[in-house]
Amino acid sequence: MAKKKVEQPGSLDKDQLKQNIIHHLRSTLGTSEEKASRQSWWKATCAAVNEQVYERLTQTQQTHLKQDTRAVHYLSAEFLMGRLTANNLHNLGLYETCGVALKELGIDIADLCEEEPDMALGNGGLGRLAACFIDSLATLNLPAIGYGLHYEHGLFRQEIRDGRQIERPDSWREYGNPWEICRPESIQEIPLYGYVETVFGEDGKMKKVWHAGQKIKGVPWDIPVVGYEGKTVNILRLWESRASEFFDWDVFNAGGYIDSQAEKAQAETISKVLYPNDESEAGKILRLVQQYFFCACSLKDIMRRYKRAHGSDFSQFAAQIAIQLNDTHPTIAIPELMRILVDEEELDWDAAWAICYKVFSYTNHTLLPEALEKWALYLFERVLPRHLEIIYEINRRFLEDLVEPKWPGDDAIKAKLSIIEEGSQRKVRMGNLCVIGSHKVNGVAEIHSKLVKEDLFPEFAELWPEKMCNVTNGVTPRRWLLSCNPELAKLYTDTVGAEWPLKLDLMRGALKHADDAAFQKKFMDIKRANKEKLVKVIKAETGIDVSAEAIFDIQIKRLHEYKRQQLNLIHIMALYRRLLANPDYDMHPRVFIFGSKAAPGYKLAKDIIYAINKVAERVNNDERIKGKLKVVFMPNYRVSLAEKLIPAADVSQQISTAGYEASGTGNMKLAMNGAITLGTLDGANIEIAEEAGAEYNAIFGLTVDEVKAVKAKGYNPWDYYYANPEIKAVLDWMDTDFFTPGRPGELSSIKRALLDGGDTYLALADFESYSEAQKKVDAMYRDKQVWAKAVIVNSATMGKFNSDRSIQDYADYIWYLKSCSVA
Ligand code: GLS
Repeated sequence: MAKKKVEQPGSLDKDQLKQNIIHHLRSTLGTSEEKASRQSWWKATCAAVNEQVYERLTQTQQTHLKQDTRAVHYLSAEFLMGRLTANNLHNLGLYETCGVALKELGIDIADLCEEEPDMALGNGGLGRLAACFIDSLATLNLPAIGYGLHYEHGLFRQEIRDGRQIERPDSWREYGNPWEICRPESIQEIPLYGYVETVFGEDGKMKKVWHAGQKIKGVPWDIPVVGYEGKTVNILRLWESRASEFFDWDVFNAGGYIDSQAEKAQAETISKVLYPNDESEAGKILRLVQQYFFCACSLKDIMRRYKRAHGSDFSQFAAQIAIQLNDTHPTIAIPELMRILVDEEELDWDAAWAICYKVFSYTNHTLLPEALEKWALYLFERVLPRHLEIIYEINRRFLEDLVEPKWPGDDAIKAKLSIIEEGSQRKVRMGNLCVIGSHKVNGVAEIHSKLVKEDLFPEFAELWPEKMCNVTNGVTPRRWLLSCNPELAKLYTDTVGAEWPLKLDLMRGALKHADDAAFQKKFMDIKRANKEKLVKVIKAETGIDVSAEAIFDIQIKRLHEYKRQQLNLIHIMALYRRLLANPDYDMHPRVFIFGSKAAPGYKLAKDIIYAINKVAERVNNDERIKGKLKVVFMPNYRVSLAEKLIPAADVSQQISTAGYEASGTGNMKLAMNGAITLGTLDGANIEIAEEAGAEYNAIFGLTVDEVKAVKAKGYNPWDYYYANPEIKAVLDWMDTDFFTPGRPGELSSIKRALLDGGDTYLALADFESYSEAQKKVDAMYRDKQVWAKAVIVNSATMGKFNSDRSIQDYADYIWYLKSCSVA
């Protein structure tokens, strides 16, 4: 029997694609080839591509429905997607064809892709990880759905004015976004505020009824997530808040309604803007409301789908549903599921809890205490009165059934493990709730997971040793190599075959050419060409001239003291001093490139940005140093800018204080693209150095244990200030007006934080070792063969850091999830 021909993704030929683009230009965009703006060409191209995407989406959904597959639901307050056009084209196997089609229409595909605003619905690594993960989930044909918030404004756009960061609103969908589909048929209504009533049913059973003070409409927007080779297309479902017509006079009269006008406006506000804090929580009530809003919408959506297949028989729920909590942000989903099962579906507590425990798992992304969310109890009670009762009950049972038998009479341990923090202001600890309500808790790199177990949650680990585990992060090689570095991607394809974007370990095949002069030349020519491209971008964005001859030394990440941009800066100042003292100071020319946003309320972080820019101004215009040193601060660091910076990097600065960077993922992207890591033994740097070999990188600084020991002994930064004349000179320089003419002391806050403030992150303690590592980098670079070999080895050994491997680990050990092929 003849097999029915299945339309394979990527099967569109150039002429069909051309026709489709023109068709959409005319009938979707209402314009013509002659008149169309570049933006219209972009949207028409997306519409043409979407014809394929929607076909696969429907196919995927029908397959999952028919097979009634178990699925994972990835709950995350952030998805930092960046741009989707090039990525979707690559994953559909249409990038080349589309490039030719557009060329024949007189459009350059790279220019076209520049039309797309970044979808910046995240702060940094945590949100970008979620984006890589949903790419991998689709690629591995795993039934999955991402759930998050449809922020109207993503992370602020950063402008630099006179060296200072200015925040401007980001409006990513001001002129429409061709990748999202509104689904009014799946709108949800979410209760908030109000009070809880205890009633007794006809069966004499006690029941709790939550009378909401306000209800908010959740409107879902779906973004198709195209797996590599386009077989599975999953969705990312983002919830937008709208005011609902609901108004309850009973609640109003009972005094449970605070301010009707203010709260209506607030309904619209819930999904207005992403909180711009990375690794710290503002404790603002709106953020709790945001979290509850998207979790409640998502759970209702999950319930609706489950009930469609299983009715009210919840015996299969845990077999069908896995929910991953991306950090503590979606923790409220735990008591919300309990509320649904106990109050609405009338399961008894134990049955409901058994389900919850199997369904949820939690990823911890940081040890920083300021990021572990805690909510003032009185605020919590106002917004979610029933949830607080449920939390009390979870807590009571946990303390009585598990803690008391294990540590009889030990009130100190009870106080530590309780979900409720006692004190002058009582608080709800979301981290503890996550651990208690999840069957697995994972950290994001080996060292981090060890610290989660030993330092953050040691008693929980004693109670549940099998619960704590590690899944080292990864990044999608489709975006972070294939799409952003096409020449290097081609070299890999020519060298190891075309399968590497799926099986990244295949890159190791390039290792046997690491000493081969011809291969080295090819690799380094590509790097050089990428650097030349970046030279132009730098000129266009900042006006600064740099030479591709120099070492491109890059630190791109959020600004935070623990990430130690200040260490990089004081070293740059030290180099500058050395050059001023001796213009023949022997160093290969170096361009230090920064890209970084600071949380708007984080004063010192903003001061560091200012200092970098002021030092840059002075250094870049100082003829005496003969262009040996340049400093560039690239404004508005974001995913699409990272895609230009990463392929051009020689040196990847990963210099956090050991024990503070949970994993890092930029470190993986940079190494993959042929940069060597100048890094501490922190987070995933340790595993990167293990894979590539420390000798091919520049590892420096105190280890985790040494950091602990130094702190335990009592660290005094002044010792380093007095012992090292270079440190003293550089810090004292900050008090002068050398970098800020006429305004002495404008950079002093950095010095003060390093000395009077106690240098919490040990920048001064690591300075000398960092400076030595920088000398090693310089020496390695000057020997072209040594350098070429090092970067090839680094790139070729990064197979472990494919997010497909991370996701397979989650699927095997946490979600127990099987792939489902879509015909
Ligand atoms: C973070 C960590 O700081 C990063 O080290 C980590 O790579 C990332 C993803 O796991 O999560 N935690 C956080 O709050 N923001 C991050 O980027």
